[in-house]
Amino acid sequence: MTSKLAALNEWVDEIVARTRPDHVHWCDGSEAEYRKLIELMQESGDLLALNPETHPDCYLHRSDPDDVARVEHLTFVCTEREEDAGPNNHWMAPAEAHALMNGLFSGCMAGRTLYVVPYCMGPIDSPLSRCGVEITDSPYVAANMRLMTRMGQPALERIEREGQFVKGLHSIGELDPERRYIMHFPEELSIKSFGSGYGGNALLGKKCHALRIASHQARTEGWLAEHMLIVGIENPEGEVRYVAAAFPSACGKTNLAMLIPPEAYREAGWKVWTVGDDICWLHPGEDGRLYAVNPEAGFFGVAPGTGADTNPNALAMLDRDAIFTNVAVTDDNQPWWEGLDDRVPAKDWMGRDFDPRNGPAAHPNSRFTVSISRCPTYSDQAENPTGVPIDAIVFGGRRASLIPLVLEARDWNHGVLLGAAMASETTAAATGQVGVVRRDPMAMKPFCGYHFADYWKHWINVGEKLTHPPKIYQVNWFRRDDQGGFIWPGFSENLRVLDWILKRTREEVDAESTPVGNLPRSGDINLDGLGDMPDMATLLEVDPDGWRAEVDVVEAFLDEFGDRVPETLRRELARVRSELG
Ligand code: GTP
Ligand code: SPV
Ligand code: MN
Repeated sequence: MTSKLAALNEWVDEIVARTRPDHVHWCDGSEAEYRKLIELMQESGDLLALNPETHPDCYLHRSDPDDVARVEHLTFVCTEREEDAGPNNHWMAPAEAHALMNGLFSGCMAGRTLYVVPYCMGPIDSPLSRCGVEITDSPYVAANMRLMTRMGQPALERIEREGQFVKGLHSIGELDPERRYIMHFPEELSIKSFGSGYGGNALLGKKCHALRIASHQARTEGWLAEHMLIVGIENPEGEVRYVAAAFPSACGKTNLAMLIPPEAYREAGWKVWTVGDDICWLHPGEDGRLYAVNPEAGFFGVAPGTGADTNPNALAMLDRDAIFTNVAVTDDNQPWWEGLDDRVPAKDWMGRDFDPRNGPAAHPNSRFTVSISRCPTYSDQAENPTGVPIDAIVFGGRRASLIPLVLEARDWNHGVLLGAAMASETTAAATGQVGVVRRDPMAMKPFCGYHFADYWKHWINVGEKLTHPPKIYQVNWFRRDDQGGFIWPGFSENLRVLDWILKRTREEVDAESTPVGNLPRSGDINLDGLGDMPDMATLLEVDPDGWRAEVDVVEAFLDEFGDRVPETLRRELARVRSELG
């Protein structure tokens, strides 16, 4: 097969000549093709069938033990000018990066099949969507792309019509961490990834295209590509309002996107609808509001911590048609991870007999891949080609202290400062140390495809175009008490905070103004039906000394981005400092 688009055929020919695969397969995205890929991987041992009675059409992939997370130190943004990539990215000159990658790709697919994977990020008929083609030698990647994106024939037809697509080239190589690079060429709309099969490094439609390349495109086109979930909250009157929320990796997006309301809310008639759980493209609409689409079509979710008490909606979609990566299994071959239930697993994620002395049974960054259409709360507006209107933007992180449960920005520009100043404890979603606080503006530290200062300026510019901008909030579900326990119960109960946020967007309740932003008045967060009362005084305290120190840290952080930092942000920070006294 070939396509009707000469540019695509030429590119495929060029890559075939360089990588020298034994076979070339153009993916059509059909069910039959998916089955065939699965069969092939079962034969090669890449996939193991899980218990067909309890988990029909579910498979386990055990990755190379050195290939379990994103590799930020090996991820590059290759712009012509180094300063355009910014201090937030690793940079390499495009010519040097191409030479390095072309060397790695040379002959690397000998003995393998090359898959041509056309995909569309976003609803297939939406003007907001963008297409790409990933060339890969991994059937695991091809199968995951079918679950995660609109992959196959309809995407190819759109690409042929538009004549434009992001070029992604991927090979697992030898899975050697010493020969592993994830390279982005935003000015050429292309990606080259070598040496890893892990989600964020290898499913190129996701972080590489829909965030790093798209954020760059979005800047030139006047929109925003963000690391955000999109959720619809339906009140008892049947009105649905939408919130987009950015949290760093493994900090609660999937959970918030599909939460089940607490009992008291459920009984009153509240419902929650899932539009997206990881990536959000935000476009200013003609009516001056901000509209969101989810470019993805599936979940690549964190398994550990997903249980009947935390995320029953996720569990409900994981008992068929799912691919699990690096989870443990029980003695009857069911997938298992920490936080699922109190059974004892038989084999750990590496396939060894489970022994707690080896650490957790499931890898802390073990994941499930499943089509979003399997989500019981999938929103009927998720495929709307114009997107859903956003009433509130939420920034959250993992902060053991200081940051209150919820804080409202005074206006859009103050909200941009809250986003730019975000910090969070690192997690297992990326290789490196876990649990250290690092600045992660807008949860985009690993994903912004250009200079952060330009990105903040772009946020300010987008705000200026909106006559009805969403209100902006900061939340923190992860504040800890003296014993190290989480003070706020989290999960379902987070709806109580979203309820307050949505009330505020309509000015249905007042708030208490403080130097750092507006806080709920005591009693305005509805705690009806909560068993143990959390320590709300601590959750909502503003410690002036702690905040003064925070302002200093934020200022030093902004300074790292030099002259390009918009004056507006510095003014906002100066205002906070002077009000803190
Ligand atoms: P990525 O897919 O890496 O971008 O992660 P994510 O932001 O979607 O995070 P996810 O919802 O998968 O949650 C990651 C971990 O945080 C899981 O172990 C959850 O159980 C835990 N978590 C999620 N929400 C809460 C919460 O409200 N409170 C607490 N204490 N933990 C939470
Ligand atoms: C994240 O790390 O933020 C993820 C998983 O959502 S990955 O696709 O690997 O980026
Ligand atoms: Mn993510």
